[in-house]
Amino acid sequence: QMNLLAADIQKKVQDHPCYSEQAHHHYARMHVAVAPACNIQCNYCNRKYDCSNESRPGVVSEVLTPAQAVKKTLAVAAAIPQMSVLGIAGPGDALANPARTFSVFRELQQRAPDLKLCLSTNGLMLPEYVEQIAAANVDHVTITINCLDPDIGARIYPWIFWDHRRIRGREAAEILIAQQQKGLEMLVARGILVKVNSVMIPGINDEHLKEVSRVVRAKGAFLHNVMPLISDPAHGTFFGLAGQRGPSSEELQALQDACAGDMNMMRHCRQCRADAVGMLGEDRGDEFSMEKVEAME
Ligand code: CLF
Ligand code: SF4
Repeated sequence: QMNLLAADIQKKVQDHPCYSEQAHHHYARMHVAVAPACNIQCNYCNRKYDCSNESRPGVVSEVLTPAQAVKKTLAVAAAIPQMSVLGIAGPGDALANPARTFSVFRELQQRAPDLKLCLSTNGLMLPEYVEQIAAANVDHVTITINCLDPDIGARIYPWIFWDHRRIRGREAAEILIAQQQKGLEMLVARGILVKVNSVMIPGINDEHLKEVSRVVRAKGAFLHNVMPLISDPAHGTFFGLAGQRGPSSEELQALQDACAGDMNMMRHCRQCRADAVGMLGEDRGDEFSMEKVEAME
């Protein structure tokens, strides 16, 4: 990233399990599900939620108040020594719930200063909150960017909620894309590490993601994570994508390889839930339900 020295970057990523392939063998992350509302609609969302803003079959996360989230984070950090990162990644959008999100960050900055703070967003409100993100010491931000072309965007996003009204179609995608790109540039200028997540939707944005990868790299994103659309009609409401298939693992890998010429690619993402706890690929969320955390005292 342009304004960061290699040594600074190394320091920021060395104990973050998502930003460093190495670190994920040694460090754990947790999410607190404090952000129930969302300000856009993705055609692939079934509100089962996670950092990638990706739909994944599972049980809906237990939404916590900020106070509960802080309590849970402190309990988990005390119980799991490898815990290095606290992320807010849903179940809706972290920045569509700014009071809740920043209340958790502010409190943890005081009470658990060693924990790295991480945020995942669809990017719509990002430019408005970059200052607050920096002030809260959030060092890692993930933006889910699925396209740069509003005609493609119109097939992925049926609407956004913007300026007190619902906007649809191409116009909605145009605004979302502009906000994501502006947010990315602003974060890079502040020296905050940015990871871009993209959901690969065969026949819709798969070829286009190579261009997305080139552009976000040129703007200073640190890492690109292309994730497969998880298509399981038995579980989800795939609003505008009924019958849409996900990519095969070969297709996914081919696209990741094609992007890798220009960009650091993440290949160890486990598409976590919005309340995941533990090492990547491990979910100990059930051990730390709010009921159990309360009982720990
Ligand atoms: Fe969470 Fe996301 Fe932070 Fe990681 S997850 S907010 S960057 S702490 Fe990681 Fe999970 Fe993949 Fe996300 S493996 S879904 S990339
Ligand atoms: Fe669902 Fe996330 Fe998209 Fe909002 S941003 S509609 S929560 S996938």
